[in-house]
Amino acid sequence: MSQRTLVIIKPDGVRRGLVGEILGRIERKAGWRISALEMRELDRSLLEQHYGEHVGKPFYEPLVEFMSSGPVVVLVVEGERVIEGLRTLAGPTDPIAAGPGSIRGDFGTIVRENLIHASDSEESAERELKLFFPTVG
Ligand code: IDP
Ligand code: MG
Repeated sequence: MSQRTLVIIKPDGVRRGLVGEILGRIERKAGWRISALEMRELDRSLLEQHYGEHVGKPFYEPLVEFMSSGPVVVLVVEGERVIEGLRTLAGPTDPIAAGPGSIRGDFGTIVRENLIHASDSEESAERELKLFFPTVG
């Protein structure tokens, strides 16, 4: 089942020089393809739409501060079961709980600064792709 998902390399990943490492892990998965890619700075209104489910939670404000603290890399990845697959590649939200071999497990220690976002379902992927790449369709 070929799918598309939205990935964000968060500001910590860019600042720490891990863009190539993270992109390389995605590219090496057989048959997956990066079909759009851009470095951007995200503003609060886009982040509020992206993280709508978390508005009002205690971690929301610091999350928005962090996500707008520097450039990110946003990309669309296409391929077989790529939505589930990228969540596996990323690992669980808490990098200390994430296993070795996952991006969060290998490089992170702080829950907020966990290097990567990947859409969590087909519905989220569709919504997030429209939000970040309205022209990709
Ligand atoms: P996910 O990115 O694994 O889907 P979500 O629960 O959707 O995780 O949370 C979105 C982002 O908010 C996380 O990736 C992380 O950066 C941040 N976050 C989530 N829970 C916490 C928390 O308890 N403390 C600090 N930051 C959090
Ligand atoms: Mg999430």
